[in-house]
Amino acid sequence: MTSTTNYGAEQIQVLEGLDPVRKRPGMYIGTTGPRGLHHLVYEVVDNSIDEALAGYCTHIEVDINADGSVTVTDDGRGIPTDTHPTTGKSALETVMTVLHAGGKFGGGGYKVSGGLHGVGISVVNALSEWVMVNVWRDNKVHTQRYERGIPVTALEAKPDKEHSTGTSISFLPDTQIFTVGIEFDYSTLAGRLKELAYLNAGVKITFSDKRQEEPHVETYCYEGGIKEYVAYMCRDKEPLHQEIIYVSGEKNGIQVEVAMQWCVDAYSDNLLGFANNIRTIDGGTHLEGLKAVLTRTLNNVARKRNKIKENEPNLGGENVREGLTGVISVKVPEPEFEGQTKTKLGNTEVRGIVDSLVGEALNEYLEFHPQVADSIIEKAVQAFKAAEAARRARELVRRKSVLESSPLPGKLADCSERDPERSEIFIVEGDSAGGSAKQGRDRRFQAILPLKGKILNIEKTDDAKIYKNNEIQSLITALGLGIKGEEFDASGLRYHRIVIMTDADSDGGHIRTLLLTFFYRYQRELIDRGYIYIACPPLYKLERGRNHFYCYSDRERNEPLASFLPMPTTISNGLKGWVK
Ligand code: 0RA
Repeated sequence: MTSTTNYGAEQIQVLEGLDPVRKRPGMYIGTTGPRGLHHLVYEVVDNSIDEALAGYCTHIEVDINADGSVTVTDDGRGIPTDTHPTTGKSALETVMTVLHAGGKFGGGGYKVSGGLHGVGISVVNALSEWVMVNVWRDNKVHTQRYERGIPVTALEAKPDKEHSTGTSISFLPDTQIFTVGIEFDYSTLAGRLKELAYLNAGVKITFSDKRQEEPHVETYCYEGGIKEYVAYMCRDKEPLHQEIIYVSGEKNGIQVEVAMQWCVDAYSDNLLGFANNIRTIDGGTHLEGLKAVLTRTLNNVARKRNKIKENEPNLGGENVREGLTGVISVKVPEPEFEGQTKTKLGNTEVRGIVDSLVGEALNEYLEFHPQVADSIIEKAVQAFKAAEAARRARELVRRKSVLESSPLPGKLADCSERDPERSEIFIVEGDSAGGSAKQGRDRRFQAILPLKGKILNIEKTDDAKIYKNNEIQSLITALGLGIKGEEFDASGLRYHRIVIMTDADSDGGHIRTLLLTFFYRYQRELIDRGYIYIACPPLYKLERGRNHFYCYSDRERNEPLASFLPMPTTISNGLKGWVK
């Protein structure tokens, strides 16, 4: 085919309007639920973060305003306001109204953020009832207002005596799009902003919630970046070495940063991966590279230091990572995100770059810090031995279960149903709650398993101990869970609804956390498949005569029941007294 014009795909894309965004918002922000709603804020903040990474912006302010709108302000160079050659409109209006236009400005330097959806401010504009933009630039303040993506005022400029520079974008999400509501969640935004501050060392982010009379204001700024992040994650643990190991480097335009610390009282690994500031929950090549280089380097050092003899096998990756907390953050010019949720980094070149950069730096670090090397290796060797012991214990469990098909624990009150899909089990604390739960259940399909007190904290326990613990044993056999971490075999599972039903007090909350931790570490698939449920038992039952009423908080107990139950005669507290 011959072509007489140079009208490339790029130009066509630049001219795309915002109609498709309002027609199919899910395509651009994933969902029109709470996740998509919060994504609007991230999209705007990402632009300011890019300006900070380019070296022009030091402070970003994020405000939830009294009317529920959000304002993001930065002290960067300000979005350019001169006329854009392709569109004939101002660069600002182009960025605001043309899909994918954002990245085409600014020349040089790539945009780091926005890998997940990477759609630009125009999408926020399209999905907002209104947007107000202020740009401080060229000793002027430029202002423009948009409604549902369309400019409703001209770009106005007034003199700015302060000679400031920066950008401020306010927007109110459109209730026509976000039909489940437009209320921003404070802790969701705070968590992400804090994370961004850790990932971008030195950037100051101030977050204010002005929806109540007394505004809530927090500032996040970490000169130490991900090193401080790791220190924060390890704050309640006992470090194996004082200094956090930190590596940073760049190769072929790919930036790599790693911070790591091993802790004595931790037995799993806790590695967080980020690519272009996006948390890669499903891992990817950066984490693969890091894991490979950790295993290889520590085995090499261990052999060099004679901690593993010639005839002994290598330490496994899990052994080396036992007790490790770490963050790896890579910045990739053209990221490929894979998987259904686009949270797995796919760029194959990243694996080798992480491997070589970290390998070199870690080797050198361990050479200069032999005590640190020895402590890490010692811990890994212990992990190796514990894994061997656990393997033997597992074999025992397996053999036992094959030979005598491992009897169900005596305190399990099983249901008569045998089809797991139609069976549920309630895990309750203590025999007394177990007793009342048994009275309240439908024994045809509901089983009850009472546990004694607090179960083992699996986060702080090695595998051998796990298999010796009675309560854990009961859980494993009652549920038919199989072996820790091994590929999940759903055929053994005896119930497809596993309900954690602890008391509505703080002890109950703790036990619930311990159980969730157990499921997460032991057989995460249970959570991923949606088999784990949490019961929300009421705190009180009020009774008068034949009427009764459940209250889920002290406030509910004291409040509008008056009309329903003028004079409660019985108040029962907690789970023990109320079932049925
Ligand atoms: C393109 C070019 C220039 C700045 C920006 C974009 C910019 C965009 C946003 C969005 C939020 N805050 C921002 N800050 C800056 C600079 C062009 C120049 O001055 O040379």
